[in-house]
Amino acid sequence: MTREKQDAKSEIQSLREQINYHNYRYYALDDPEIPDAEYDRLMRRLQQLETEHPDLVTPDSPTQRVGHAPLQQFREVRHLVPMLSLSNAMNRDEVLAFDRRVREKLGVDRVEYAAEPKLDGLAISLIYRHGLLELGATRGDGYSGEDVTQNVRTIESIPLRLMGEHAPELLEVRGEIIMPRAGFEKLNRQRLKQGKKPFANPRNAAAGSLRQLDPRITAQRPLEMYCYALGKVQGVSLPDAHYDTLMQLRQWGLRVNREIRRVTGIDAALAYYEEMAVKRDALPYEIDGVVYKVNRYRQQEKLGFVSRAPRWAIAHKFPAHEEMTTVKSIDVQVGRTGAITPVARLEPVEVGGVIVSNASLHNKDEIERLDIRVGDTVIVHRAGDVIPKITAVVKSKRPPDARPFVFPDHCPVCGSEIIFDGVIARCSGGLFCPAQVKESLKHFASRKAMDIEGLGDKLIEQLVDVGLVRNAADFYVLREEDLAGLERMGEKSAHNLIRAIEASKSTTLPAFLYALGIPGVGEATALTLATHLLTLEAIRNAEIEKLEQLPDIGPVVADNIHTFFRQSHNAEVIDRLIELGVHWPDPQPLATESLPLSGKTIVLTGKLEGMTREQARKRLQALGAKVSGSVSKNTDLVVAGPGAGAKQSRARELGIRIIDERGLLDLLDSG
Ligand code: 9MJ
Repeated sequence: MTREKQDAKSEIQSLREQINYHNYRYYALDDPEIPDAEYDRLMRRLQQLETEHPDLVTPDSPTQRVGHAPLQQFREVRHLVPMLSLSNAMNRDEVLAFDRRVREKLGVDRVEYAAEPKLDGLAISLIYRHGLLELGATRGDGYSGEDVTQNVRTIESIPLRLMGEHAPELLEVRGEIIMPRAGFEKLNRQRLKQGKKPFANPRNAAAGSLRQLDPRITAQRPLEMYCYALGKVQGVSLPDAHYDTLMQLRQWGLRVNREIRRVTGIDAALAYYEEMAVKRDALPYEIDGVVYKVNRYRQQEKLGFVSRAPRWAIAHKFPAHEEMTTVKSIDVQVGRTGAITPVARLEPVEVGGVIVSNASLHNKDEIERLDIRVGDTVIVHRAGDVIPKITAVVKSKRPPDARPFVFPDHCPVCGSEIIFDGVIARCSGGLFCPAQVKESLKHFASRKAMDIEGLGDKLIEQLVDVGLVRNAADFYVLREEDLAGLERMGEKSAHNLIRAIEASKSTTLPAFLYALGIPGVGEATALTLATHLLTLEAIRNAEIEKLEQLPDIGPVVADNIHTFFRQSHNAEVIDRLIELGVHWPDPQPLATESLPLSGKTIVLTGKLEGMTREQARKRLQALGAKVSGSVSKNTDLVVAGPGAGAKQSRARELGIRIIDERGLLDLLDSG
């Protein structure tokens, strides 16, 4: 055997062992350790080596079978027609190559495809005999799976009897069982409360729920099914194309995804992919790509199969939302209110198009729950525009010298004692802690607060470090010559900065209140205070009871506001700011019912194309609406753009009206 062959043989051996282990974790235990993207890479590498060395292929290689044998507890059932798997395309070129093969084999210029979202759940086969649900089975190894009929019967989107007069003698129908995101999040919250381990993702939650021996547990889980393929059919003549069959399935009362389209030509299919990529985060369930299927059955037959995957279909995957990387270190950050947040510093990794090198670990409990250590390999998840999250540690990759993280008991910046308030750790240093001072000054100068252009984070840190600025009022006594000695500060930038500081003196009361950084007082609360109490004096003097009566201000925030204004150092800084010329226009009394959107609470989420969310907010407020940051039962309307996530799901749960950007424009126009 040549040297090269020897090397290939040992790599193949190692890959098979790894894949078998991860298959077992995924299929037998419903508890995968590594992201799908990583598993796919192992599989692809094995496939590649086996293609290069066909003599090394053995019948027990993971490439020669899909999935894992069923568990013992459920009865094993044989599928009447094997359940297919799909080949994957990871990029546009692979899709174009697929289309080229299809066209060449069919001898046509353009192919009609059914384009479908690729649901990320678990594949299932149902058998209806004379219209009655007889069997539900998991995919298993594609030839036989587990009899989960009792569990399948608990899922409301699966009809127990088909609709209509002419149900076929036999109908074997395939689809995906999924758990919608909102239901998944709720289930995990419950599990955490009960001290149980949360599911890593909706797919595992769906699989874990369906493979319960007690159907009463399954019945409590929010599962849904979408149908997308047929197995054996007897006693009915079907249409001559896949799409029409799906429409027939829908007629029988089976659920078929609303996003499925018929497209002609691969360009239209690729446009569908782009459309779904934009829609992805706004869908109530997770999808990991789209599927293109040659629509006409005659053409499907002509194309046939390679091993177990049809030549007439391909899954076009989205870039992974999950990747694997290692933890270089763990340290803590001190926030503006002293909250201490542990942060994992990661070996940079691209997750769905964005480089991630830090991830918040939230609090001490989260570190303990994950059991994360420096040196660990971890899974990073990023969905939509939310902050990346570490969802799990790959324990089998833990180096022997991985160090557990010891939560500090003193602030790493000022050395003051750290005090725990539930799971929240806080530095007790207050204004003595330079980290807290710097963070509150960064907040003060930020765009939505005093909006001091050119006063960035690095500059603020320098100003504090050299002792030029101790509190916000000190910004307003800075002179150009004070700035001269600072790093990267030319004469021109010094001049511009002083001008920007001067310009920021002219502000609004809500922006000023927000800039103060009172814990719990975000933009929406600052606006509530300003519109209801009208003057800074009234707000400073308001008693807790009065504050609590304002909309959306609860006892905790009311207490924070009250306490803040009664601390002498805060009062001094506020007085000095005003003495130094910070001012805002006279109060505008709260417009009552006169404005078109008065009394309406609106939440903006996701991206808007024609305007920023900030602009939308201002225009809505000008029409009298209250724009809030979170969805609650008091919300009247949610404007959801692409990328909307949890807020949109919550609105859907609460039955709140949701509109898109078009709807928003109509609303603004009508106002
Ligand atoms: C998913 N997972 O959504 C198929 N799938 O068709 C769709 N899976 C499939 N089709 C044949 N939409 C085999 C698998």
